Amino acid sequence: MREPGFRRELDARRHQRVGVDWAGGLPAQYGVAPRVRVGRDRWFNLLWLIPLAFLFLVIGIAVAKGLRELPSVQRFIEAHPGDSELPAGAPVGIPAWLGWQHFLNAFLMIFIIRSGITVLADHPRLYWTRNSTPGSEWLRMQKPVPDDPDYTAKADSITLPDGVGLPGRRHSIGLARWWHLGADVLWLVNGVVFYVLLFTTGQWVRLVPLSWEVAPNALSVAIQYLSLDWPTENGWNNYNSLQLVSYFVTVFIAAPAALITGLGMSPALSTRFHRVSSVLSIQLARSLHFLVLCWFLVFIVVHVTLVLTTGALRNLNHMYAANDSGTWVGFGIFALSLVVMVVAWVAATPVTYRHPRLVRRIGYALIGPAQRLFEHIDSKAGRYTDKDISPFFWANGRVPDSEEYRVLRADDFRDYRLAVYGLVENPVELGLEDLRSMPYHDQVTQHFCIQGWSGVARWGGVSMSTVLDLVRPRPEAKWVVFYSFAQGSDEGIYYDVHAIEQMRYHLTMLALDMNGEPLPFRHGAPVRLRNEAQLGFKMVKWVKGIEFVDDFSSVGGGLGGYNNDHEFFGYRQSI
Ligand SMILES: Nc1nc2c(c(=O)[nH]1)N[C@H]1C(S)=C(S)[C@@H](COP(=O)(O)O)O[C@H]1N2
Ligand SMILES: [Mo]
Repeated sequence: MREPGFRRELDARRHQRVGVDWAGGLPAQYGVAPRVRVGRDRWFNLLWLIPLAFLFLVIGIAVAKGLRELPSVQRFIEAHPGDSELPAGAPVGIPAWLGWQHFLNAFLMIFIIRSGITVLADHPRLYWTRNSTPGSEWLRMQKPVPDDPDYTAKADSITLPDGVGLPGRRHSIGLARWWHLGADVLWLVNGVVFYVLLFTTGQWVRLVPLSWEVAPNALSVAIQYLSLDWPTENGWNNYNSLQLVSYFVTVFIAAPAALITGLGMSPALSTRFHRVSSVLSIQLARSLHFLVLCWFLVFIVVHVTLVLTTGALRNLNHMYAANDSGTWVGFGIFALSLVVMVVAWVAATPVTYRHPRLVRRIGYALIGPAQRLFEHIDSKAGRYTDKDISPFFWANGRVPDSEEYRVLRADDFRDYRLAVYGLVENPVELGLEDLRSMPYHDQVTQHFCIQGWSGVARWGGVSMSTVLDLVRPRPEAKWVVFYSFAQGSDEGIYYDVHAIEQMRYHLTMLALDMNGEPLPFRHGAPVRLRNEAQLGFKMVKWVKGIEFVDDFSSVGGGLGGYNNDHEFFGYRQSI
């Protein structure tokens, strides 16, 4: 067999920057203000929350002021002034390490939140079930999905202003994810150090409700704050109960929930930990992850406001200078830390556009080890049944428009030949009849697109294991390149590279059928790859060739796939 020259059809440019032609020159598109679905198809614009919150605040203040006139409420506040007693031997004051921890936490949060919103903007809809059916979302930042079969998930993505998103540009999710996951790793390390120090120094007693007294005290503080006659602060020694509860929720509930819901969106973990993922579906995880973000945003606004309005100098000395005085030292350090944060905030997007490869390298260095740890999975099918099949399955990518493909398609792919070659003992060309005569493999599995949507389908065809047995890869073969008939969003055909060991997984297959019918055109007819341990972009559609190689640095742009070369995705992407 003569080896096909598919490599020559690839775009071999080594992109160094994010330019105007980013993601195939996708024009900016700003979506709509976030809205939440009420009932079947009415939508509530969340911008209304701004005047509503103001209104409720005014009402709340009036009610609280009225309450404080009542003798019974006055007695209640006297009995529960605001803080519950700490156990004997509780540490006094706030140690210096807490200041550092606090700064690093806040600093990392900037990048985590900005890049997280960019990830959300790539599929600006949230659902409760793993079916990402248009119209079933509970929140959207985009118009309703048009009734157009050519409308792809990529077309649905929206732009964020550069200083808000990280990076922000439309469909910059590849880079946003390096920031998000990379900063997450550092944030988690910081968090673990924080937990360890909390528990070894005894500081934890200040953050954990230890008696039911916390509840009436928190209520009392809430009334005092709202009535604008505030409790006396004693934050150096003991937080008031409302403060304690909000810190407890943030440190011991929201932060772990961020981690768990974050991991709940990854194919590697979801295909591995069935028990968890059958309840915590990717979309439930994504929705909860978003609600955790909302908690953090509200917390940050209220926290900073109260720090600055309840004795700013003293409070800043507590956190930044480890003392309880009224000097300007804490303020000075705080101001300096603000400068650092603002500079980093402003620089992050332009630096990312100028050095995307560096961002990718650092991001991969941080998250790669964890990713590889969870990638060694070999789940079996059988977790989903036909009942789970999604009524709607988003389509993605640019459909093939070559003459070659058009002719094949017009003739029901009778002349289609899949070339399987490279570092193998027995290179072959397989027609559809050949593929259909091989042992049939099928599985009902869930697709995870990097953008965040998901869908369950039944895939039928040939296990990659069967193909490997037929062609017999040589020992030098380490990677498997899948070439598509279709172009990518920019120049050159779409391709992706997979680690050879993943080709033997039970759930790695060449699909010829989807939900019992021959693969529809938009989903990759006549042949597409499924590798369920990875994100969707790695599952090349409209496959025309499979090449076994020892190294992919000279294939295309050298980064292991079309989206890697053009948009700096990772060549392994299981989280
Ligand atoms: N040839 C080709 N294959 C591709 C793509 C593409 O753009 N071109 N997009 C990928 C992405 S990002 C996803 S999520 C899945 C989508 O598969 P579906 O359209 O069947 O849902 O296909 C993958 N395979
Ligand atoms: Mo995707």
